[in-house]
Amino acid sequence: MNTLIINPSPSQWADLIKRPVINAENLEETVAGIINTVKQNGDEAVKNYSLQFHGFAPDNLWVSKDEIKDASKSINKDLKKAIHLAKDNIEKFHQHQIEKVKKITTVSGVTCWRKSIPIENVGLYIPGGSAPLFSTLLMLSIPAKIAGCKNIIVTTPAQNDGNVNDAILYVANILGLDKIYKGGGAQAIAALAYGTLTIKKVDKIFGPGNQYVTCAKKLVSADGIAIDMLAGPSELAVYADDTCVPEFVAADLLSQAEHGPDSQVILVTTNKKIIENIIDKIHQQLPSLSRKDIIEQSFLNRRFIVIEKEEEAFNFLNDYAPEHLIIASKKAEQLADYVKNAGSVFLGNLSPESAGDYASGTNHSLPTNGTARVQAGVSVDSFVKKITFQKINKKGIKNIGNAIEKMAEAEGLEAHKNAVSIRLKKSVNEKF
Ligand code: HSO
Ligand code: ZN
Repeated sequence: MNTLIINPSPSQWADLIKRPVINAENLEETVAGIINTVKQNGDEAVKNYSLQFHGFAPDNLWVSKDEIKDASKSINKDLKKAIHLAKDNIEKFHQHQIEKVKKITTVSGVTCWRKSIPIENVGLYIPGGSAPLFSTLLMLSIPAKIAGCKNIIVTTPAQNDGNVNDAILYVANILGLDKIYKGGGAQAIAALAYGTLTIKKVDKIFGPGNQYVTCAKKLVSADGIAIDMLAGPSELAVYADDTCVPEFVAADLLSQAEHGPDSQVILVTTNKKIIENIIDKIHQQLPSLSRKDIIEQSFLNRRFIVIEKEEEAFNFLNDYAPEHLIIASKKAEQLADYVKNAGSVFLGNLSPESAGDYASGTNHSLPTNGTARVQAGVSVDSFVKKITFQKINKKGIKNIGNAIEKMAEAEGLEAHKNAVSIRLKKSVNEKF
């Protein structure tokens, strides 16, 4: 596909918003096989698959408290400071997501309310591999702790030396997480879903991963285990007008593309000149980047589009429903009113996606693949269920009783009607 598109007509949009297709031949079959083996052989299967896929089988899946504590020694002071700043901001932002119980009197004598109750056992999958995402552990465990989840189980693949990444363990230590297990890939998801001798079965599984991890989450969710979302490859859309700073936009596009060869970046501008300026800056910045090869592959999926009319540009972006949307404009806050579908939005020239990835306070576990049309990112809400309560008194049953009787009768459900009639009769003379 041509990567520079000028004023596409809405009939072309469906093609332009397509995500890169991942070749998934036999994927489901392979992953289902892994899940079944873990179901049958538990810890042994997790270890064997680790040997097969990662070249290393840990003797013990559990990471001891001493190992967690010791990791602190190898993290330098500056990184520790940075992690603490991020932790504070993420905590501050998520703390405000706790909903206070509000008792609502719908009609005199009828009170209804909703209370958030934490999900007791949650599993957090933290990717290892080429970029161990300790920031993802912050993003998942902080809302889990704020929600009040009792058991927070973390699985993450061990590195080549057989140890879990020190920064991941450091984050675990400062958050008081002590159930950390060495396990990656589909086998780790299976262990969380069904439990093994060492790893406790959880009620809901969170976290991003490669296509094996995502497929495993899909299969276990079909089997009744809740999941946060099916996270596809990461994506960024940037809207840039004449007031953008081209080198900033270039840096943002490159930062997103370094996630993986299947990441996608989309740039929408109001004229061609802006795109040319940004491409110039990309050429200047790319050669010195350490993940240049990944970026070049990911850039094969890029789309640079000119849409002159700003409202139409946002209609297009809403159709795309990006995981991340940067509005690189001096009037970003005004333009933000157009946004209907996006995971997380970054306003103005000084708000890079990296800020939300690490330290501003918002969560970086976000809906991908167009699911931002209907779904939100991870928050404290993801770790609770909201239970409704109601209390009806004598006056209340009098106020709504007759309506219930009529409706139950109309639905042909006599026993429903009777559950009210019996109370209406008795409550005339008796105290309750
Ligand atoms: N952009 C990723 C999160 C991340 N970036 C972690 C760096 N580390 C998905 O929102
Ligand atoms: Zn990122």
